[in-house]
Amino acid sequence: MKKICVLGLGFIGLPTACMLASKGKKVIGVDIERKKVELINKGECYIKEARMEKLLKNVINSKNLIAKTKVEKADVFIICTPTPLDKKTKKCNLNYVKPAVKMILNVLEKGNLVILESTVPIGTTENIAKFLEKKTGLKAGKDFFIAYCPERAIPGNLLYEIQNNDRIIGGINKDSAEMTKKLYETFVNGNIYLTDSKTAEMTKLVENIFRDVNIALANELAKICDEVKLNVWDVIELANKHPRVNLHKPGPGVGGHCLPFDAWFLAEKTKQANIITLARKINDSMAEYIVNKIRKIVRKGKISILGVAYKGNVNDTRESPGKKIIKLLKEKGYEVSVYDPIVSNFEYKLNNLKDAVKNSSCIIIVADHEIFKAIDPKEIGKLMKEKIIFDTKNCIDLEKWRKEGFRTILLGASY
Ligand code: SAJ
Repeated sequence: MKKICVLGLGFIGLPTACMLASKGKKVIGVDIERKKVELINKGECYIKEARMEKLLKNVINSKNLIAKTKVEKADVFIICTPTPLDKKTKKCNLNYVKPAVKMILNVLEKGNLVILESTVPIGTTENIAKFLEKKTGLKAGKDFFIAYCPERAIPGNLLYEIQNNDRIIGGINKDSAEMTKKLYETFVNGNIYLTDSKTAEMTKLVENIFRDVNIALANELAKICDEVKLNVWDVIELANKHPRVNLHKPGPGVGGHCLPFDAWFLAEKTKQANIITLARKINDSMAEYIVNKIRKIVRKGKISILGVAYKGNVNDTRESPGKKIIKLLKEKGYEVSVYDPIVSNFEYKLNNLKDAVKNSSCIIIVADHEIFKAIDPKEIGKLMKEKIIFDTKNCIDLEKWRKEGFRTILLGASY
């Protein structure tokens, strides 16, 4: 397993390729975006994660990683292409995985190992194996090997988690799983558990669904606490003192490119997905819930959105609750201004903090960026038309704002 081809140089593919290259493997990173390939070959990293920049520079300098736009012969192929949700059909869109498999088809040889990391519906790995068998005449599990090894790392702490989290490997047969384990052992410090490919696919979906359902429960509790005049954050904190309770936190909804999709990837294969699809709907309802609350307090004028990343301290805005809230507010006729010092690319104009709050009637905090804690309410209050702040993430010290004359609203405690 000397030469490895990693297909898809995104948030998982690039760090994985770098990790393998840093362990002395010869890695070809493949991406269809020429610009990305050129940047990577110059050692320029577009992923803002701790240690990533340095790691990429090292492996490019050592020539262990070379990025290309086409696949070439190798011992191992790792597919890390995106698997978005088709929003109309609510099914997994395999239009990035399929071309990757077709690229491999042209160079696949006896003894090769194919690994899929992308999140997929159950049975996808077996389908890929069958497709490759049919097209090449080679036998999966005997002439070539294939396994599912889902990524499990969290954006914001990617490199650490890629290296230290436990991994699940689901082989099309035992040999495929064992071979994959041998490769991942070179850079994974966590435990590696072997199973079949379908169990691994299901396990990956369940991990994210667990989190999504748990957040939906927290969001429902927030709505209930608003109604019965309790503080959901206190309730959750106290309930979590029980040794077997681990409630997640409420918020403006669930964003990112994983949690909002994975329930649907499971639901497309079964009619039994009840709680998990209901949870999706509850989480999706939060943006509207927040906008409806605002409408009762601020009838018209300018509203400032702070934080449009899908979560705190990352620059990623995919499926971000902020986007939804902005769209809904605009539909209701509000003027909306946006401030997010971490995000650099966004479909709405990004302002500096002062411009964002100037003449505004209300600030809504939608992502829990650490940096928001340091905002001085005294300075901000001077610029605003009305002094109202709504914290949907419980991330700032509202008491401090209240002392400066702000009306403060906290999601799940707004009594
Ligand atoms: N969120 C809440 N309340 C919480 C926790 C999160 O509202 O208590 C929101 C966040 O603000 C965000 C969304 O949920 O909008 C998702 O954030 P996240 O931090 O839970 O997850 P991701 O999408 O950044 O990464 C997840 C991780 N999955 C799990 O922790 C089970 C990660 O390990 C996976 O690798 C990743 O999905 C993936 O690629 O599947």
